Amino acid sequence: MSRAMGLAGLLVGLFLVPAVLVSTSFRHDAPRTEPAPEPAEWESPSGPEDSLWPLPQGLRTSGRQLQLAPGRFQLVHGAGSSAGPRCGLLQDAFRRYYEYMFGQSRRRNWGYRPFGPRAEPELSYLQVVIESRDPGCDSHPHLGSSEAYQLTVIAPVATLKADEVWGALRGLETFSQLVHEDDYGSFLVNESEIYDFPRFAHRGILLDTSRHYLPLKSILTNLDAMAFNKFNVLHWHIVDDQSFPYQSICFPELSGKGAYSYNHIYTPADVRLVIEYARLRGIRVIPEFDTPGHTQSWGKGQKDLLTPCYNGEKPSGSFGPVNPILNTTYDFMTKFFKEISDVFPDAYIHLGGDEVDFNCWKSNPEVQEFMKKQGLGSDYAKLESYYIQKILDIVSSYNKGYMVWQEVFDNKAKLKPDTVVEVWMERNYAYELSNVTGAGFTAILAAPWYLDYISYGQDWRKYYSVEPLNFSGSEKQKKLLIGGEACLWGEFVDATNLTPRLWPRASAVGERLWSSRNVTNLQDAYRRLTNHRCRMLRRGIAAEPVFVGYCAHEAR
Ligand code: CP6
Repeated sequence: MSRAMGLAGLLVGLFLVPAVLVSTSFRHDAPRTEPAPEPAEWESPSGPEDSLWPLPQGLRTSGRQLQLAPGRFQLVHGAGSSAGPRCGLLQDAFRRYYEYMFGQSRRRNWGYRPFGPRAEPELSYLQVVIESRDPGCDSHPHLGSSEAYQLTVIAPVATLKADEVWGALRGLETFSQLVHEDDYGSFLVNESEIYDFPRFAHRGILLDTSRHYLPLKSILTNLDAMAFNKFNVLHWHIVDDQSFPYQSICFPELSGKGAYSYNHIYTPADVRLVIEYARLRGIRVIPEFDTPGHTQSWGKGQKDLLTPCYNGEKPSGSFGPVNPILNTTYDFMTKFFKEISDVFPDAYIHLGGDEVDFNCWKSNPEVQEFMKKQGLGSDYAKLESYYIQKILDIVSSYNKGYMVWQEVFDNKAKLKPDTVVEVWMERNYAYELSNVTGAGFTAILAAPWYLDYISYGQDWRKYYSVEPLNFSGSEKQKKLLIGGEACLWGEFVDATNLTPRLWPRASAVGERLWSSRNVTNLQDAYRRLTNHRCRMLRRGIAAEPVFVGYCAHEAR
C-alpha cells in the first residue's frame, strides 16, 4: 500500500471486502450518527472499537468474532514482505505484542474455551507485510517516515500491510487493542478492516530531566506508554538551570560539577539505551540543549561560559546567560554540539532559546561595550539573535536541522527555512502560529498542552478539544504545522508522579494529533479513554483514573 493509495483507495478497498463482513458499521471518523446496525450486534454496550485509542482514520468492523488461541496464534512475516526474521525490530515487536495480548493469561495459566461446534472461527496468524523495498529495520525513524498501515482481520489469517516498519509498529498496537478477553478467558477479535495514518507527523512528549533526575526506568516506561498512544517523538529537555545530568564525553566536568550528584547522570551507555529503546518503538529522540538562558548548571563545570553580572561597578558574584561576546564561548559550543550531533542520530537538535533574562547582560560593562561596537544599540533581543545565529550556524555545519522555542523567531533571528519553531506561550498562540507559518517556517504547537500544570477535574477534555489548525492562514500555512507536543516540565515531577501525571492526560493530545480532525465527540472519547487507561494499567503503566469507575482486571 502506498501513500498514493490514499483514502479514496481505502474506500474502494473497503467495498471490495468479501461478504463475510456481514452487518458492518462503517465508521470513518464519524461520531455515532450512522444508521443503527442490526440490534443483535449492539445489545452489548461495548463494541470492538470501544477501546481503540487513538481512533484510526478509517475503520470498519463486523459483529462476527474470531477466537485466538494463545498457544497457537502467531505473529509472522507474510509472503512478499521485504522484512523477515532477520528484522530485529519486528521480531522484538512481535514478542512484545504477543505478551501484551496474552501475557497475563499465560501467567494465570488459564486455558481458552475449547472450540466446540458453536465456537467462533479461529484466527491463527497475523501476517505482517512490509511493502517498501527497504523495510527500515535498522534505521531510525524520521520526520518523513511513513506510519501508515492497513489491517485486515478476517479468518483464518489477519494481514497487516505497511510501507515501512514504522507503520507496522502502529498497526501492531492497533491489532493488540482490537483483541479482548471475555469473561471465560477466551481471546476474541471482531472481523475488521482498518486503514490508518497520522494526521500530524510530529507527535511529541517533552520530559525534563534537569529539575528532577528521572531514572532510566521512568524514561523507558514512558516510551512504552508513548508507543501505546502512537506518539513518535521524545523531546528530551535533558539539562537546564538546576542540573546537568548529561555526561559529556568531551566535557565530563559539565555533569561532574553540574549534575545533582555523581549518580544523577546519563552516561553515554544510558543515552544509547534510551535512543535504541525509542527506535524499537518508532520514536525519535530529540535532545534539547537550551541556551543561552536556562544554563546555570553549565557554569559550574565550564569556566567563563556564563556572563558575570554586575552590581554597579563590581561583579556581583552571580552569573547570567551564556556569555555571547567571547570567542571561547563559540569554541566550546563548536566542540560540544559536534559531540551532540554524533551522539544523537536524529536529524534535529532542539536549541532552546527561550526565556532569556537580559538584566545580567545589561549590567555587564563589557557586554555594553560589545553592543556599541556591533551596532546593536540597546536592543538585547538583537544580542540574543546574534548569539543564536552563531549557534545555528555551528549546528547547521554538522548537517543537523534545529528546533527552537518561539522567542527565537519573535526576536527575528535569521533562520534556515527548515527550522522548526515550537510555539509554547499560551497567550495568543493561534496568532503566533499564523505569524510563524506566514513567514514560511515549520511550526509545532505546545502552548495548550502543558501537562505539568494540574487542576481539579477532567482537564483532558480541554486538551482534547484543541483544534491545532484553528489559526488564520492559507492552506500552505496549515501544512507547515507539522504537529504538537505535550510538555511535562519537571519542577514538580520526579519518578514518583511522572506516569500518573502524564497518562492518560497526554493520551488526549495523542488522539488529537493522530486521528482525523472530526474525531471530536467527547462522550465517545470518554468511553474509549477509560478502557484505554485500564489497558495501560494492565500493561504496567500507572495511569491515573479518568473519573469514577473500575477496571475489570483490578479485582483479580
Ligand atoms: N523551563 C524551560 C520551563 C519553561 C520553559 N522553558 C516553562 C515556562 C512556563 C511554563 C511552563 C514551563 N519550566 N526551560 C518555557 C518553554 Cl507555564
